[in-house]
Amino acid sequence: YTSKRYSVKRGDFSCLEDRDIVFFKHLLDKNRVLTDPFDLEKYNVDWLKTVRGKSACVLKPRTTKEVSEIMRYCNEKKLAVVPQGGNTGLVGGSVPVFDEIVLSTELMTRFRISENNPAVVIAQAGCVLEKLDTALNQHNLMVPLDLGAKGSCHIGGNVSTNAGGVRVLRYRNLHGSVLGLEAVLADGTIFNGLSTNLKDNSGYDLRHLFIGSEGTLGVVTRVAILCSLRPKSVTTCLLAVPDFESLLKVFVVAKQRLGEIMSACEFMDSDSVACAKRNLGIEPPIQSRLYALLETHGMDSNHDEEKVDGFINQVMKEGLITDGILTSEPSKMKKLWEIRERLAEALRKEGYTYKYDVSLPFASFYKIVEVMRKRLPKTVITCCGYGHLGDNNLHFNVTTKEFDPTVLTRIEPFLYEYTKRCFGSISAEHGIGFKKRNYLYYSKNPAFVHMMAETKRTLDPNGILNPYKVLPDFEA
Ligand code: FAD
Ligand code: S2G
Ligand code: ZN
Repeated sequence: YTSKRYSVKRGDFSCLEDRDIVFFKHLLDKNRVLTDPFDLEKYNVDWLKTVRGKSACVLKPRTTKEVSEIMRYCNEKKLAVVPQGGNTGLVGGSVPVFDEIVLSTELMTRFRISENNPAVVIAQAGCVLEKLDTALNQHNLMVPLDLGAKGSCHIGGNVSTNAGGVRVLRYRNLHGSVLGLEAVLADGTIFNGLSTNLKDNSGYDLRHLFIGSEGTLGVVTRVAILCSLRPKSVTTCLLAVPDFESLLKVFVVAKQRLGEIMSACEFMDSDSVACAKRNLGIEPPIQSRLYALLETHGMDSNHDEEKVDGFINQVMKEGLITDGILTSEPSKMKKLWEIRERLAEALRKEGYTYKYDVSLPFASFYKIVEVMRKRLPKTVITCCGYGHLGDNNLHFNVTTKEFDPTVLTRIEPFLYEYTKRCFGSISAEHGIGFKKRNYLYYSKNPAFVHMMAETKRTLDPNGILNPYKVLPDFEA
């Protein structure tokens, strides 16, 4: 049957039968097989509450072996499966479109420091990012990844979406820090690529296929991550910047003066900050049209202080900022970050969020927000821009009380065409998921997408893993 909402046709997968539930309950203990509609609700709706599926069964394996048994069975029976971590994804990739079985990693939470490299953690996919990071504190280590969803997202979901976050500028992305991973393929085969070597050129580096594959090529079950030493000195500054040109100059001076200790360079506009104030009652202690939020990670506070003072003095002398706060006091730093990290939550409170996550060259970066503002009707509540300035990654967001198709047509495909003209990317870090699969060609040429589809066909010939996601019109 065709789903009215998204004009997509259900694939010819089997429908769940009682005998399947009997098998799953035999394999897992019965309370790790959910079938009660009340229990199923939170697994069927995405974090943004914009995509809803109708899964009749959630499975909660604890081990790779159980995941393998589940996939072997589902592949034989042609039952579709959506792997789910913390369900914080923002492109509709983590929830069923129809009645796919949800395979949740929430009980796969074991981790250990690798025997042959004390800086490498081997973690099961269901480890919640913040919990894993806190546990590594005692080893003076940190997970080289930080994003607003850290309290609920799973490390397996982070790897599967190649999550970026606020520190990519310093720690790069997971293609660099994930040294190896284990995954279960659609037919139950266990792909063991759990290497902990910093260098290993013995054959194709297949781990990269799974990083960012959004649950379409395999279920990531364990990851080996090269962790970073926890910094001994951290500073955070929030700067009031009058216009985008000055903001770019602030970023250039930061790179010159802070160099290797700069760990984050974010920006927010006054509309996003006003949205946080209106909906969450949180606001920065300074007012501005644009804000820069910078962080440093170092090992020697005297050395870092000298660099940071040099940076601040230069941006003040050059008249690039009108106000600012600098602190290394943990609770004050947390307060400054809270505004930035909770913007998604503030926007969601306003109703329906039209959410965009694009890579753009600086010359066309903030202009698109101003251009869009003129294109949008008065029914729009917020039209704002914020994001990872240091990565050329803009988060453009619009909200209306309810979903309004006329607003959507004022944004899409205009924004995607603009991005393509700038040789940018229509998805900088959130992935493609369900909601952006029909726009993939704005960033990938047909031969590229064809190779993606052939890879999918090789690893999942029945197309049961996360169907309707990432690849436009993929037919198994
Ligand atoms: P889910 O949402 O459960 O799943 C995401 C995708 O991965 C789905 O396609 C799912 O099928 C697949 N998947 C999940 N687990 C597995 C697995 N074990 N094996 C195979 N496939 C799997 N993202 C960023 O990149 N940067 C940010 O700064 C950022 N900030 C955010 C802030 C907020 C407040 C929120 C709500 C989200 C934010 N996100 C951000 C998006 C989201 O948190 C990330 O995409 C995150 O990596 C998803 O992890 P998860 O465990 O919630 O995965
Ligand atoms: C961020 C996620 C939230 C959003 O805050 O950096 O990646 O609103 C985003 O896009
Ligand atoms: Zn982001």
